[in-house]
Amino acid sequence: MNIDQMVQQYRDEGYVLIPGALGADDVRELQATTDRIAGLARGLTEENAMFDFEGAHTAELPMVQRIKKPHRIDPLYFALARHPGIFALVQRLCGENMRLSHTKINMKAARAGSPLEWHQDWAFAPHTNMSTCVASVMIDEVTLENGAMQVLPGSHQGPLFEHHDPTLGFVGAVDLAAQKIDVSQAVSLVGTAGTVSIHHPMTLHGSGANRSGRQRRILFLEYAASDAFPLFYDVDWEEYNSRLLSGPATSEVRTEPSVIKLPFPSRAGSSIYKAQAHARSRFFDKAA
Ligand SMILES: O=C(O)CCC(=O)C(=O)O
Repeated sequence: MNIDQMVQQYRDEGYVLIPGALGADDVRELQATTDRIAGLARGLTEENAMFDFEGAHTAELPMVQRIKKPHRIDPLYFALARHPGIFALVQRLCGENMRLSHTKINMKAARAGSPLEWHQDWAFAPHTNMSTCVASVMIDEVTLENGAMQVLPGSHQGPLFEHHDPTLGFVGAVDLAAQKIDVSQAVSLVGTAGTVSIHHPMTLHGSGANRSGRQRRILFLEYAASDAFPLFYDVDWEEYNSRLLSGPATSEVRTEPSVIKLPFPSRAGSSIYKAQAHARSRFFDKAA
C-alpha cells in the first residue's frame, strides 16, 4: 500500500497496518532497550512509577504488565515517535504539527498476559478536537495466540459507546451484549516485530489473553495535533511543550464538537487494566 492508500484505509476503516515499518536494526535496538528496562523489575514487589505488574508477579519471576511512559525512561522511544515509517503517515492523518501525548508498553507475558476488554480510546483521552491517533509498534511477533489487538473496522464513525457501569461508574470497557455490538467482523492486527498499526481514537478495539509460550510486547505512541488539548488535565507547560514533535508551541486551542461522557476516570485510577477489573461483563477470557 502506498501512503495515499493507507490514508484512505484509515479514513474508511479507522485503522491501518504497516508491515515492516521499522527496519531490522530499529527492531533490535527496540527489543534490547525494552529488555533492559523490563529487567529493572527484578527484585521489585510493588508497582511504581515505571511498572504495573500482572497478578502472578513476584520479585524473583517478574511479570510486567505495563511499562509506563517509556519516553521518560529512554530517549529511544521519543525518537521512534518521529520515525519516518510512522510519523509521515501520522502527519497526513492528524496534521503537520504534532505532539507526543502519551506512551506505554503493554507487555503480555507468556501464558499470563491479561486481556483488554473492548473500548474506544476517546472515552479515556478526549481532546478539544479529534486530530489524535495511536501508533502500535510490535516489539515482538504478534499473533492471535499471544494476544493481538483486534479492531472493529468502521467503528471510528461512532457512536461513542458507554464505558460506564450504572452503579460502579467508569469501568473503561464496553458491555457488548448490553449495547448490542457485533464484533464478529473484527480484524486481528498481527505481524512480525517492527510492524506498526495506527488506529483512530473512536475505533473499538481490545485484545485477548496471551495463551502462547511467547511474550507479546507493543509500544503505544499516542499522538495529538499541537492544537488538540487534552480535557481533564493540569498542564505543566514546560513538560507539555517538551513533547512537541513538529512545529511551534501554540496556546491556541482548536475546538470541534464531539461526544464526551462523564464522570471522567480519575487520574489516580488511570490504568485501563485497573478500571476494567470492575467491569461486570467480559468478552475475553482471563489468562490461563
Ligand atoms: O495492549 C493491547 O492489546 C491493547 C492496548 C490498549 O488498547 C490500551 O492500553 O488502551
